[in-house]
Amino acid sequence: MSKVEFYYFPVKALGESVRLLLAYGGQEFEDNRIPADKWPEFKPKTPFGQMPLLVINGKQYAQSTAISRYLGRKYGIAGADVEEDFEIDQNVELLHDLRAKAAQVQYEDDAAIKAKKHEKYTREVYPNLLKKLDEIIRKNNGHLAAGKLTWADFMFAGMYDYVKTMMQAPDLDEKFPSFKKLEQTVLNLPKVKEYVAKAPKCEF
Ligand SMILES: N[C@@H](CCC(=O)N[C@@H](CS)C(=O)NCC(=O)O)C(=O)O
Repeated sequence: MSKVEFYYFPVKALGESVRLLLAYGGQEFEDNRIPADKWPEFKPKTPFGQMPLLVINGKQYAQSTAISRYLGRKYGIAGADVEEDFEIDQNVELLHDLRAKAAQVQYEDDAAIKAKKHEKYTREVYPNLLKKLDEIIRKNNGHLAAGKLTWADFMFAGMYDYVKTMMQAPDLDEKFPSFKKLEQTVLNLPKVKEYVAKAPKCEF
């Protein structure tokens, strides 16, 4: 039997898609949530000085998207061919574009610059990305790509609260009902639901 260990901070953010995918695959795993004060000691043991990190029988797997794609293939929710794989990758990258912009605001230390960036992105950047994501999801029967459940949906569901928090947009559910619906589609998958019910509760 495989020994599966997962390491991330005690938040959802970039790690949650991996946790949700492991749950979907019915894979028992050690859900190690590393607190900030223990991170400096663990950091040099990771491949790139970052988490999330998945370890299967001692082999390390890094990078949230690469791990999610890998688990998606393993559990039969990747694309059926290279065209679908491309569409999945493309739309996941669009989601990352939104996350990366919002992260520029979230992790800005200077309060005045942070407020200015938030105002600028809310006016000039977020609307187009959100509109595109909404169009994509509605065109794909409520999924992020390929018109069906794929690992991309897990990335969306795992990151949704994180992105919403960083965008300072608590009204996103109401503005784009397709987003909340997609998140709930994943969270209501039976094995995922079982995992989430028992997992520690995190705001994002
Ligand atoms: N591209 C990487 C980014 C990982 C990343 O930025 N991880 C952050 C937490 S979300 C981290 O490990 N920060 C601590 C550090 O860099 O020391 C991925 O998607 O896995």
